[in-house]
Amino acid sequence: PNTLHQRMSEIVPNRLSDIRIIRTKYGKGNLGNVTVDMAYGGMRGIVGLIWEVSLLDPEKGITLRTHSLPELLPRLPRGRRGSEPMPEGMLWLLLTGEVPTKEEALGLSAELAKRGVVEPWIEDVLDQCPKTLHPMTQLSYAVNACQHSSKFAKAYASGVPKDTYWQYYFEDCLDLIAKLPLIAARIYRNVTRAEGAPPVGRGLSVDVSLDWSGNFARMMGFESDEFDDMLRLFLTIHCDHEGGNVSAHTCHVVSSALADPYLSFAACMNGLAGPLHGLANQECLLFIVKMREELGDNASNDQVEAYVRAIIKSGQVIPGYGHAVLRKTDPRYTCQKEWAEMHLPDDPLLKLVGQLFEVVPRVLAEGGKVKNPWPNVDAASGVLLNHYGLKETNYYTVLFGVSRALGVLSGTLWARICGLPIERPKSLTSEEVVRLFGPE
Ligand code: FAM
Repeated sequence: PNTLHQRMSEIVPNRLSDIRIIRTKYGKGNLGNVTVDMAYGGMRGIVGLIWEVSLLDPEKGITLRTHSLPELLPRLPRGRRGSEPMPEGMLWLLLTGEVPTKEEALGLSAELAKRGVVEPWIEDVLDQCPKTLHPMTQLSYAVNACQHSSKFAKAYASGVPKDTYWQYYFEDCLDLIAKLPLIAARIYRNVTRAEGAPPVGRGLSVDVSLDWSGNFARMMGFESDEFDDMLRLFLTIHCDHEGGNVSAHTCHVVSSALADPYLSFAACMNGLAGPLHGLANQECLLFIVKMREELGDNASNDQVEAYVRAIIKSGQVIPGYGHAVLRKTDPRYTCQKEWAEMHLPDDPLLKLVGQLFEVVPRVLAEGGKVKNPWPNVDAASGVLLNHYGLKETNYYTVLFGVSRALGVLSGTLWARICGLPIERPKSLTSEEVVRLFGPE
């Protein structure tokens, strides 16, 4: 079968010629007006980015290379073990636009396993982190350190031609994706070790007979096939959500200065660690667990509603609900909920997830302030992880981050393939707004 690099080398020239034609034909097309409110309002609705690998539709949810999640998931190849798609297949799709064959996905899996090594001093650095250092901080720290072996940074410094940049970027992206399970598993083992126990030390390594996700699960210390499958699903569906969200956009802007994939992805992880973005999945499980502690296992919908109203009244948000772009239930929520209903129907926390779905959208929709009252990706994921014994909520965003690498590095690599320039939108001061629009 083709390797990913062979296939990319065939696709890139054709795609670049398509893009040249698109720009010649539509380059002067108008993408909309920008108002002062949009500039103050988090740039909502301003179209200002090209992100080749995915597109978010407010009604349908994410489309990955034109495929919606419900249509894509059954088509992605399964590995030698398990019944859920391999995230490697998603990576192939995002980079090439093509659903890979099973052989191609397995080949990519083997290639990632071979590349999955981390310099020993970086393992030592992680082992020296205090257990109390947030796992996302440790992840960003380790990814930055891996920059030491960036092939792109070295090639750039040696003056390679611009049209070959992407080849080195590609190498770094695959290396980084391959290293992530090892880095993230080490962080997990260190933060969950018993009080007084030593850190992981030597001896954590990738097994070349396992897939990317299987390796990650095994190195974290999880052994069951069902956990492996749940992780495959999690890592496949959290990969990308078009280019303007905080993590993807950060990766894109940092990389536009030709910072290598390690520096760009570490910055991206710092954005994902914000509570309104990736950290919401940790908040979400904590919210549900606390609600269960207060209401018990047989709470009525009326009690859940009163609880939710009290939270909103106190000025807090309901984690797992709302979205900046989506205006319907997130399909990533739906497929996790369906998995949960099939595999853990009696989990008491799942019952609360269902009750929240019945209550929260109606409550949030009252008054019309919240633009999307429906659940987002985070509303069910914590309950799944918790069910299989992954109970350390402050680790959840690391899992999100490992998955996000597939999407943001694919999108960013395509930005380098297209040779997009350094990003530099114009900013204004408030005085300038008055000068532009105010009375003389
Ligand atoms: N609970 C209570 N109030 C909410 C709310 C929620 N879940 N979602 C939105 N609102 C409020 C929001 O705080 C804002 O109030 P103020 O005007 O008083 O500041 C108002 O409704 C309008 O907000 P919006 O325009 O509907 O949403 P934004 O685009 O500003 O924000 C979110 C989008 C996701 C940050 C917001 O819905 C939120 O805070 N949700 C809860 C946290 C969460 O689940 N984040 C995860 C997002 C997920 F997709 C991810 O990135 N992992």
